[in-house]
Amino acid sequence: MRFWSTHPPSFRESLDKYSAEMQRVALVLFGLLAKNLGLEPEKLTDHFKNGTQAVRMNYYPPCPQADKVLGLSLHSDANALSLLLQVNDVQGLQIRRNGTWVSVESIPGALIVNIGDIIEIMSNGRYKSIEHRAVVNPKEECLSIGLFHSPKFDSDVGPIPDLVKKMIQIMLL
Ligand SMILES: O=C(O)CCC(=O)C(=O)O
Repeated sequence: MRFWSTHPPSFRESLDKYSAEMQRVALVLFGLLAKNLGLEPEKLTDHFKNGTQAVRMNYYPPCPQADKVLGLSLHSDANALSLLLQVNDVQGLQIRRNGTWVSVESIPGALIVNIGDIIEIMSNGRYKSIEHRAVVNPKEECLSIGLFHSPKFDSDVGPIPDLVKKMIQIMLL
């Protein structure tokens, strides 16, 4: 927190509260992701309690030649789970699905949840890390805040052993 701006005076406190709340939401989502794989929630949540969290604030100014540039080039997130808020509801995010770029509609107040590389690894490929990019708008500025969640530093990252066992059992049936 000490590296963030002190202007306006409420900034650090607001960001601190927001990041704590996003950490809480991420933990709920990790539990649900585990349950959806047929696992106890703790098989994932244990890695992310006291995990690390990074914040990025993106500002994309309007660009008269919006079709010639990108706001953010193609990438997947190297972390586990990203919670993205499109602050001023201007659409800019696109995901790659079946080789085609699909625009993600901006819904006021809604979070966009992106699976990152670490969840793809831990779920042994059952969840896919999504490739995405940001385009810019010719007339309007676009602002987003991303909160990026990773396991705690001493976690071993690999396919969850119980999940691999389940997958092998299914293959042998
Ligand atoms: O601003 C966006 O819509 C995308 C942000 C993003 O992908 C990132 O910060 O990694």
